[in-house]
Amino acid sequence: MIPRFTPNGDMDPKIEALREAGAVIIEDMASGTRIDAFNADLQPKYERLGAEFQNDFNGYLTRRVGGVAEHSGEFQHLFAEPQILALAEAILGPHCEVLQVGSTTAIEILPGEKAQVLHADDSIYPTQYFPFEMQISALWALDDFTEENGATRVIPGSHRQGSHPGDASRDSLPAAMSKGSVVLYLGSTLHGGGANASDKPRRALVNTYTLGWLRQEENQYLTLPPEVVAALPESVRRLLGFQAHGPHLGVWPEDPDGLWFDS
Ligand SMILES: O=C(O)CCC(=O)C(=O)O
Ligand SMILES: [Fe+2]
Repeated sequence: MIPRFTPNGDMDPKIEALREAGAVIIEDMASGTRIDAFNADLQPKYERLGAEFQNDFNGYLTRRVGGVAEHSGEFQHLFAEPQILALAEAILGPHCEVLQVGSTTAIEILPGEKAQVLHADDSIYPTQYFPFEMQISALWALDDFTEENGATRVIPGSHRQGSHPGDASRDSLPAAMSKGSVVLYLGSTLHGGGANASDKPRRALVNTYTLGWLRQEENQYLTLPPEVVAALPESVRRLLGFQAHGPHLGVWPEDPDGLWFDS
């Protein structure tokens, strides 16, 4: 079972469940109005850019759009949702000075797409050298997620157990949830997009949050136009990686958190 919560109540049980099961669902986190506005912003982008990321891993009946901060004014609210940041902070905070984004991706799984191979998102890093989690993912349902339409599949308990991509030794479960709900999973938890056997697309937004000293999976400095970054609230900008990490990494004289050598 994937533990499920409502947005109400204490964070501690959610944090505990995420640590234990490697994944949690928080139901109805964002309003339908917000999700509809986000979807309306992204729809022309799927049409124009969505084929760029098609490959064996992402699928050929799946359309993806990266650098989402540029594509919708609603993005920042989903990205900087306080409960998601609290969960990310609880898992990653002890191992870095500040958190940062890893990647931002809108995903539209079209009818007929097959299931994605089960994988751990942190396989982009040499995790074998680090005895702690390096990232977490927050995947928002932008449509009602059902097993039939390709709800993300997760293997609870698969984190840090030496599982391998494609491991089918245990059954994965669909993160069935209503539009506006979010499933969070650790970087080491096995999961993957489901097969879409329905006749409508299944849309999602997945943001990853990583230790601030790692290189970003999707380099925001190269991805986002400077004017888009400048127009964002400072807290969002920082979370996108436009900040120093402690006194010596990403040294940037204007950053009050950075220790510039002349000061
Ligand atoms: O679309 C989904 O449900 C999951 C996608 C995913 O896990 C990935 O591409 O890393
Ligand atoms: Fe993934």
